[in-house]
Amino acid sequence: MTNILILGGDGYLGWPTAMYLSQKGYEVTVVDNYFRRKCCLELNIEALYQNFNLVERAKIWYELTGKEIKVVLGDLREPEIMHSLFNGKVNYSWCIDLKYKGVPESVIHYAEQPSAPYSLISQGNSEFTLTNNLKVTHNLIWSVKEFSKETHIIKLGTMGEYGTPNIDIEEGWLDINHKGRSHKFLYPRQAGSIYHTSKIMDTDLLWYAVRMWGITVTDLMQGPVYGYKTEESEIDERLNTIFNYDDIFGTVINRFVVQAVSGIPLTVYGKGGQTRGYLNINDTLQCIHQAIKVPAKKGDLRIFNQIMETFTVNEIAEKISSVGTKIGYDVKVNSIENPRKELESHYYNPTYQGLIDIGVKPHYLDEKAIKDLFQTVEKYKNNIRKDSILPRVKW
Ligand code: USQ
Repeated sequence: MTNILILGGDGYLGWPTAMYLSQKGYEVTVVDNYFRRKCCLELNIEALYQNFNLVERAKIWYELTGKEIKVVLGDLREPEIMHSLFNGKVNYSWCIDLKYKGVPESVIHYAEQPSAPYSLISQGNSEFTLTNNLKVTHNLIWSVKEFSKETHIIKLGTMGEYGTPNIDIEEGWLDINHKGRSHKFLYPRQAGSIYHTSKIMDTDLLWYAVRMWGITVTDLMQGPVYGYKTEESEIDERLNTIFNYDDIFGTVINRFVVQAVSGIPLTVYGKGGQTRGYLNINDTLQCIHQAIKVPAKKGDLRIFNQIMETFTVNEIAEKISSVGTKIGYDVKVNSIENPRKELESHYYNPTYQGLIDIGVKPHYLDEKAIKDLFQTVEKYKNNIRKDSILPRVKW
């Protein structure tokens, strides 16, 4: 059995990834400091439904499947805690089998503050985002260098690192010809938030560690994710992942479905021509799994664009309103002043073939996927807090 370590294992993507890999027979350890839970409390944000804490989820998973997901509760900004995951001195908060199983073959790094609006609430939130995200990545590269050079780092990056340039977006790299000579560089990056900027800096740290220390990395440039249901969460709803629909942690497709169900006009920011690459949560899981199965070459920084299709915000609003109308909702779409500084009409042509080439089979945002989301949201309709829908953070 292969050891997999998931940093940020309590999050929207971390927990479903843990169950998915555990179900497939991997030996999974998850680490988290409950940042997201504490932060939701502080900001008075509630997810669509309650979530059991990580230890309880791991116990439920074990009871239902007989498979163990080991849990470490700790702050990965502490170098000693990160080191302990690689040098055999780990302190589990919950596990069945205490025997140390050796270094992880792959580490999935999700342990970051993931919200652009959060990073721009105040200077303090901006500083937290930079220091948290960079410290964790920094500790990770040092731990791998010192204790576990063979471990493959799979890092969640973001398509937002590229911004919206007026040329095609390649998968991570660009060949530059300059005065008759040529060289391959990281694709130019220009992010639209402090959060996205922290991810650019992460990539730079990883690239440094690959060049100087020969470690092995896959950096996944992911677009906004939608959905919550996975094969494993279907086993028991107590295993559901967190579903945020608020203005800070909710991503646009999940938010629009909640708005449609609760009778709030869909909040299209500005002209709605902003184009992004999107993916179903099930495809995040597949991408991570394929990246484990087909690792990057030793000593290489491999970059994939992790999206399955592109849409403008207006196209998303149109899709959700059309499905919502079919199932009996009176869905209105409202263009509101854009709280963000971003182009509202622009060229966008990213390449996203690499993950398909290593075996990922995309899901698409079709009528069935949207209906599924409506069904979930309807079930928890009474929990929707209408006061956390409109954007409060401006930049
Ligand atoms: N948008 C609206 N109305 C809303 C919410 C969003 O028009 O009510 C627009 C935004 O202005 C933006 C687009 O929808 O143009 C996507 O916004 P989002 O909030 O779904 O996603 P974003 O803030 O970009 O961040 C999310 C995740 C982040 C990830 C990123 C990928 O929170 O962790 O890195 O998606 S990407 O967008 O490709 O950079």
